[in-house]
Amino acid sequence: MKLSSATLADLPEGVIRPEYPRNETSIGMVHIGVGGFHRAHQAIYTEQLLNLGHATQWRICGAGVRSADKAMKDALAAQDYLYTLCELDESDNTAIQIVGAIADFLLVDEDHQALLDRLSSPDTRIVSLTVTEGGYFTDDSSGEFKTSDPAIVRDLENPTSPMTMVGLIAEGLFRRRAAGIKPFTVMSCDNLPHNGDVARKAVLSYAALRDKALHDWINAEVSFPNGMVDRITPMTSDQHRQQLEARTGIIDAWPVVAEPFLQWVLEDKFCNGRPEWERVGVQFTDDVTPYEEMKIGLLNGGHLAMTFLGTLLGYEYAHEVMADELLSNYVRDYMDKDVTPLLSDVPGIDLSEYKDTLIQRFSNRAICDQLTRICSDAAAKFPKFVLPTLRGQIKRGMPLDRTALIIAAWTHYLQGVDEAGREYPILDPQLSLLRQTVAEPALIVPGMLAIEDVFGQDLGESDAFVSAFSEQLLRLQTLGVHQTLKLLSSSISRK
Ligand code: CS2
Repeated sequence: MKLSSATLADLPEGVIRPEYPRNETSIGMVHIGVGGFHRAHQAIYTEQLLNLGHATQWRICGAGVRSADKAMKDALAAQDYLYTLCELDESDNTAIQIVGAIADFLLVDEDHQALLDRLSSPDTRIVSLTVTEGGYFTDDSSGEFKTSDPAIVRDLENPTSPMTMVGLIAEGLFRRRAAGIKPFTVMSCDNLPHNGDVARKAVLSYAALRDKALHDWINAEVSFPNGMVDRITPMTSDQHRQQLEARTGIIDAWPVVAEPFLQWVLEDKFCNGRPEWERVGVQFTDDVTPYEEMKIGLLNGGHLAMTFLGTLLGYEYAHEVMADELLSNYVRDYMDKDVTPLLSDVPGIDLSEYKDTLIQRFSNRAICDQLTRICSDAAAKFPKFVLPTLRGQIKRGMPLDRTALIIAAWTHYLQGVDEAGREYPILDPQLSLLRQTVAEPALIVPGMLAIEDVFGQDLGESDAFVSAFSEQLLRLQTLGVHQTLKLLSSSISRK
């Protein structure tokens, strides 16, 4: 049964479906970057509100700024923007929910005018983003906006027909200001420390180059809340699609699969209203910093700690890595001994329970979370997920071996071959540079550390780090993953 409005009533019992009249609702948010994560997180919180009879003016219009977004738009449009969420837990309980929170989808190249109209409509009161860690045109080492990025240069030359996320937001706000319409809130949902501040810096920097008055208006009127978002959402595979069909008869071109866990901690700074997400479990706070440091350092950092070593051993999924005791002990040690000492108190959270939950979540066999996904875009992830921990450790004179091993594992992984000689795909926009860097064995360490975008200038200057990195890399190259981990635990316990 193909999913659509027409087949909603015929779905098998037990499938949760929209309980609100979709034709009596309107769009209040534009979301740029509709992938699995948005559909399993912000859209679900909003759907829960809609199902309770709230948020009727807050349905979502998806927006795509990359050519890859067309496939998602086409899949969703063909099923009236409905899609299925499959929540899978360890004991193979599956909750299946049809979600109606998305009401439309516009692509910047195909629906240019309609998208700009939507951004300047008074009904649009939030523009939210999941454009990935690398999607903010921000230089990680300096925190500065990349004014010379070709896509930004293009938009600044054609500001009224922008193609980038930043250009679109600025043009939407430009039109609103000209028409006397209140601005929308810009809400980042990416895994970046201070994601709202990063979005703000990018939009303000762009606006300053475009029009000083626009810059000043945005500076004074637009809010950019910081938020911590969390839900492990694997890439949807054909196997996931088939499982759904086998269990329910539902044919969905692009369902989304996620773990049951769901968390969102958000600053309550919205310049033009917001859905009452607190009714469905979103935690509002004045300062999201301790939550995001905890989540990004432990979860996202923990993911990087496992994923390259796991891939080198030939594993495909996160739960397989966690079943390997040497690896799961290493990940937990990294969380306990490297990340935790640098964290401040997190109100309402017991860190050791939080970490227990993380280990369980990583071990969830039902979701089959792909290491390829976790390894992807690593050059953009390291500066946010692991290097803040490394810098904190260098500053405090802590042992660096475990953290250095994460970077060594990534470096070794860039060779593209696992310990059994099998090749695996590497997904990274910076792949050609990275591959070149690891091509000449004698120059790998200085070559990697010279990638300033990732490592800044400081890390290559830390003798303690350079020597820990070189040592771990040499061990991986000569002894392999398991032996390196054994040596690591024995040498650290001796210290
Ligand atoms: C992962 C995240 O991509 C990654 O590296 O660590 O996508 C992670 O699954 C989410 O942040 C969980 O909230």
